[in-house]
Amino acid sequence: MTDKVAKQVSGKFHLLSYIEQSELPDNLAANEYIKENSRYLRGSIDNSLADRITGQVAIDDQQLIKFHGIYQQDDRDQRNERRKRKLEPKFSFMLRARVPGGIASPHQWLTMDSIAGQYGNDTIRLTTRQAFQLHGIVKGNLRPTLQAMDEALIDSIAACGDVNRNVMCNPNPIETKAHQEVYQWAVRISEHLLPNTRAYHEVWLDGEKYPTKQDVDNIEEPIYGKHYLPRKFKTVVAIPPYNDVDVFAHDLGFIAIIKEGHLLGFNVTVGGGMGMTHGDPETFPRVADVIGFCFPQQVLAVAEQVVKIQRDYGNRVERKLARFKYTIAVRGIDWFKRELESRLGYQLLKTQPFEFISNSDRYGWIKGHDDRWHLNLYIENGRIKDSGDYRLRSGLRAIAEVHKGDFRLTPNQNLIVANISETDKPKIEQLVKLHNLITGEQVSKLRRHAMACVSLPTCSLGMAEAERYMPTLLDKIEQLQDKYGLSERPITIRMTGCPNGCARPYLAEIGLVGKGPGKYNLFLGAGHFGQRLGVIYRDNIDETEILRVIEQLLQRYKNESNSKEHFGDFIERVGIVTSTNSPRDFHLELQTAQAS
Ligand code: SRM
Ligand code: SF4
Repeated sequence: MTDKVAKQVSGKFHLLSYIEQSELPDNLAANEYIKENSRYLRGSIDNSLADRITGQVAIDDQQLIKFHGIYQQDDRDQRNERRKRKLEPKFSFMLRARVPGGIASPHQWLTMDSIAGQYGNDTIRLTTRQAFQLHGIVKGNLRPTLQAMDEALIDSIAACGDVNRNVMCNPNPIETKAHQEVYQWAVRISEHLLPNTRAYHEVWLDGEKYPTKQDVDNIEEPIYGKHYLPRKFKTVVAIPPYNDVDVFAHDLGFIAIIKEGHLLGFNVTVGGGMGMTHGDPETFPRVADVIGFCFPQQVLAVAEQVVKIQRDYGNRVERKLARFKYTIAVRGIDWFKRELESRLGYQLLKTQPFEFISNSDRYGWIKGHDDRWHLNLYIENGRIKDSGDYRLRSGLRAIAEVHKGDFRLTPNQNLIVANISETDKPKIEQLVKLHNLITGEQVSKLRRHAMACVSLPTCSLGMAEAERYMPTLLDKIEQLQDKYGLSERPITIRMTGCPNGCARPYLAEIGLVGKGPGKYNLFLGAGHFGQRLGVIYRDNIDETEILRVIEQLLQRYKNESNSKEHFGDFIERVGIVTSTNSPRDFHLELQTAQAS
């Protein structure tokens, strides 16, 4: 760790040192003052919404609406053209719903579908964190959208912003009753860590307004305090042997330990995260550490105390170093464990053994412990829309109209139509067939293990295409796999339009991270079930070079591996890259790739 980072993290921004003071020190990140002055996340959002002259909201409100699950965006395909015509950018808003564990009822599905048509861009986006996103909502339609969602008991509170976000959980209710119990814990964690402010209800749902400033000042945020967290915070719950939630990619994780159908408790993981900045060695992805085991009834206290430690010790000066992973990396895992146990008043128990076999989804029809059926559909990059004969959106709408079970959004942007009785199965099968929905077998193994983030045209941070480009790149890689007889070998491949890592590319056996238009950094050597980070192998390469390199690697994989060896393990074993979970080595490799 560099001296600069160490100084910032142990320096005077430390919240405990200013929480008692009436004035904030003047060296904090700009967002800290926005939160301080926001009257618990209200800001001037009401005024921004009333302003009909512009399609955007005030600058500070752009930060505050994130806490309400909303991002201001503009259509990047139209940016230059509009600039030339001296028009303001084509502003609209992305809305992310909170869906703990990814479970939604058919009524909720129909609501999101109808809102997408009425107020959004006519598509629904299932995210890498089991949530719904709607794009293209203009300012005047934000309130009606949130109100329609509210009627279906869906909210977007804390879906973004410097708070704990949607809590993910393995969505398969299949093996045992304990899976349902684990899901309930994910929901409880989500509810427990929600902010307390009524700002969401006031601003969006016409809830009763606080009459005076004093009333607002008197409300309490018992977990977060007035300044919330230094940065976003993400929690997941995994159920071995599936690591579909990518537990090591998140700030806080719980790995359920189930024996003979009974939930014993959870191993606790801390300090994972994906985001980094190109060319900035202070930033890095990090896999979480497993720090011990707790019983189910201790979960909420553990989650709360972990969040509070990050609240008190996270970096509030440099936002780019404010994620919990940096707090852990700088202060050390031993310090963290001592701090946590001292706050809890007891020690975590010894980590229990667990084994993961995959971080992808299982596709097709699966029968659960209670004889009910679950259908995991393949959804390309999570985008729900009709295209030609593939009438995905219409098909899911038709299913929702008759389905008596629920829908489960997976952490790999797919969808499970869950809890179908034996009697209802033929009806669902018929609708699947009628609309040409994809149950898995129709697409290659590569595609089944692939994800791409949204990127262009909505994401303001995208440097290269991802969702719109990945399918055509996969066509070409599939041809190479066929050529070397490797089509049946599952390889995880993920693409993002920038290094923020929204599709968790550093945990894919092939990771492509956007660097500029048509250019990507190539990461290799990650573990097949998300246990080990990939390492950069080539910097800033275009499609021709990507395919050339991948072909060479596949040829060697074919000749030098046995049929059981995963691609990432092979890459590491033969020394194509030296995999590392160490941030320092991660950047040394980056420099080598840039030099080559
Ligand atoms: Fe993400 C920012 C989309 C999962 C790391 N992410 C964004 C924004 C909101 C861009 C922005 O700030 O303006 C993107 C909106 C694009 C759009 O038009 O929809 C965006 N992130 C997404 C989604 C929709 C990708 C997807 O294809 O599904 C995922 C929504 C998840 C959800 O439902 O909550 C999404 N983002 C992730 C993940 C994966 C995960 O959490 O499992 C990561 C990496 C894990 C992590 O957090 O470390 C991730 N997103 C980021 C970052 C980098 C944070 C960092 O530590 O540096 C940013 C940028 C930021 O926060 O400043 C970001
Ligand atoms: Fe946008 Fe980058 Fe996230 Fe992709 S990885 S959605 S480009 S922020």
